[in-house]
Amino acid sequence: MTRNLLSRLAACGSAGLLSHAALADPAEKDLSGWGQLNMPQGVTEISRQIYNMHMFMFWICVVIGALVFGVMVYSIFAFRRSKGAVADTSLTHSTPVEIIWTTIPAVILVACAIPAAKTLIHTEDLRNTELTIRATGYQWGWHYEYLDQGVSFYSRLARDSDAASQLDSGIDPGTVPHYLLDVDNPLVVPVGTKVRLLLTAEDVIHSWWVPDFGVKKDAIPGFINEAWFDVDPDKPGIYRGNCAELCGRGHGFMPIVVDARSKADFESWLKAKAAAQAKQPAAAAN
Ligand SMILES: [Cu+2]
Repeated sequence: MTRNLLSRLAACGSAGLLSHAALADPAEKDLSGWGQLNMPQGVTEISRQIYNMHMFMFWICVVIGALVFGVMVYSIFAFRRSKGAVADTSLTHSTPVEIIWTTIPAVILVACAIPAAKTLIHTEDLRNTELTIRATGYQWGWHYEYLDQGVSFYSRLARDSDAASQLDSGIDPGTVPHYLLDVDNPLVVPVGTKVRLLLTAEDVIHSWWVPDFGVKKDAIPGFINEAWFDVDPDKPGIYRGNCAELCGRGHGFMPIVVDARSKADFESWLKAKAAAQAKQPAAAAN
């Protein structure tokens, strides 16, 4: 029992690492080498805004770090005691210095806060959405409902990942494509469409996270959280994510896969799915 738990926890950790590496699937996009270290630029306007914010802050930090450590290292070497340096005790207060080192950080903070606030407001702008999907997290999977179309299904860890993750399965996870990042029924969405996601959970708190969309929002029992994304029209494809809230033993085993299709493909998929579910109402939830 304990061994089983430990192996599951280890797998959770590796799922977390995998998710960073990519969500980075070399077959789907080139993120080899240094590209894996940074966050993805993504395929939505919001994700690119977030990426640009991140790089803006990053370079500010690099410049501040280089300046501060540069002055520090220079001072330590240039004014060391072995060279006869003596501490200057005459300077106890300087109003101009106080003003400078208060004003500059304040300006930097405001320069960061303005674009950050703009991006944050943009992420919460749920006007003019064209499709509404409710995603319900549970231990351990997702349930998706296309509210206006009456289509719903569960999305669980793909069987081959599940089999390989079992203790003493004898299956090398390295041989499983998209190990722990694949599901049986991906969420299908149209590109070039503002999709509203309503997030909730049935048991504990989960979090719906797809880095390429710039979306990460908690799914909380008893609450409905909202998020939206609009995949670039020229970027249909498969996008992967994870539950990002530690939600129990199977936390690392409830990936998210979104299949972004052209509008025409999406419509025909939706029609076929609705027709299939109408035929088999008892199995509709699956
Ligand atoms: Cu979860």
